[in-house]
Amino acid sequence: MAFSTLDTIVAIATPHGRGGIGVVRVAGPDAVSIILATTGLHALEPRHATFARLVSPDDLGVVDQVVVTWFQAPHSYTGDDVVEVSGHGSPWVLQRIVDLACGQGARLAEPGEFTFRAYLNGRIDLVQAEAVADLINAVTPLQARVAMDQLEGTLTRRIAAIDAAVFDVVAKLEASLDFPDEGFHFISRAEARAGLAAACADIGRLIADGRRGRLVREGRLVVIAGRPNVGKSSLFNALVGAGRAIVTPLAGTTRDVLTEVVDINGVPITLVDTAGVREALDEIEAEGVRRAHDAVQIAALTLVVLDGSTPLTEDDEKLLAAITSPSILVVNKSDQPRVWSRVQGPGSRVLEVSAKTGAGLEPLREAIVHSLAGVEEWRDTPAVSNQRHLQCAEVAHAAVERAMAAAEAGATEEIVLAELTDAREALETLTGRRTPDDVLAHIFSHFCIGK
Ligand SMILES: Nc1nc2c(ncn2[C@@H]2O[C@H](COP(=O)(O)OP(=O)(O)OP(=O)(O)O)[C@@H](O)[C@H]2O)c(=O)[nH]1
Ligand SMILES: [Mg+2]
Repeated sequence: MAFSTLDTIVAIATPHGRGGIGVVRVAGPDAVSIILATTGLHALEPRHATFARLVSPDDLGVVDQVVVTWFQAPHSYTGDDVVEVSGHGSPWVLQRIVDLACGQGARLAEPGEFTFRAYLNGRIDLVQAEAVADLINAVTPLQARVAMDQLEGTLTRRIAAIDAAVFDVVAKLEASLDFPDEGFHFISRAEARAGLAAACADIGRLIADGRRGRLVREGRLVVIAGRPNVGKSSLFNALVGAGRAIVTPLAGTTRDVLTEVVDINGVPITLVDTAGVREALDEIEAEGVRRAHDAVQIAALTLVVLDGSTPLTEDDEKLLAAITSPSILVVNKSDQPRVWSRVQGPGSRVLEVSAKTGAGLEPLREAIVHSLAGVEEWRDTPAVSNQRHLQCAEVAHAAVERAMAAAEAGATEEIVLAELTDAREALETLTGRRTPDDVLAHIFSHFCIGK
């Protein structure tokens, strides 16, 4: 990475805009001297909040009254000297504080550079650094919990335990190499296989979890489709929890696609309401129907809404026949007598709801999440939530499986060891112990400045 860790860096750490307070963070070897120079203080005491006035060197005017706190290396977020300056939350004042620090030799921090230093200084591993970004970006409580678990080191510890189990076998195999004639001297094939089988199963559990985890972290697009008047917009509003879409008894009310992000059982779902699909009456409606089709094409899941209180129509049948992506058939208006009973749909689940009364919405929420996660059970917080982690875990899993097969087939220790080295490399890439620079650059570039 291009970042130098010898520089002292500065950035506004609080969001853009006005606030009660705003925080400027300075980190690096000159952090304290820079703050002393800009405040006229003689010394800072570690972990003590000190009141100060920041003075402009140009006109000697007071820029702001601030509170400065020194987190002395290595007991700081980044691991080097960090001084946090809490000023009044004015964008102008905060920018002036940054300028003053730069005038004393600091440079502007790159996005994620504070966290990158924490990683380089061994304060956190890569999983935890990524969790920091996830926590900041979390919009549902479950997302925040998954990120917090990772920040607390839950995943790191699980990976470490798996690596230790693999290493145990590696060490014994390597010792055996010193006695080439006897082969698997320090460990029998059966023992090696048993040790690896446990590690393999652990990685397998992480991977199985990863699908749910990614769902929680990334969210999904769910599209509501159906012929006009079945209650798509009513269902949309009920799931959003607000009267977002126009609802009328007239067929063809919705002409455009409407989008809202909704927390559905912890998963951030981008929910899309669409125009009712039928032979359009005018050009506007025709465009709406086209957009509805496009939305269904890119949806992770389609809620095909049918009206249980009126007979199925040709439009319903056409739509049902056309749906190829994963879908749930939602039979709406369950508060009215049901006039048809056919339940069909290849592999689709059928649920009765009433967008009007709210009946059946909770089972529908569950079905949405289950269908997207591909699992029925939605237990504890998933440990793996990130595609990169999942890929590393898959590489490690495959390598351990190959090692087991090799040991079973009577291969030499060298061959088994080579596979296990691959497995450990993948685990180390996951935690960041040997992650290529371009991957690091990619990860940290997605942070906000000041973090
Ligand atoms: N009884 C009853 N009426 C409902 C229910 N859901 C929707 N409606 C009524 O059905 C009519 C159509 O509702 P909308 O939500 O606008 O239907 P839509 O599918 O979005 O229609 P278009 O936008 O025209 O495609 C309205 O009069 C709603 O009040 C329900 O669960 N029960
Ligand atoms: Mg509508």
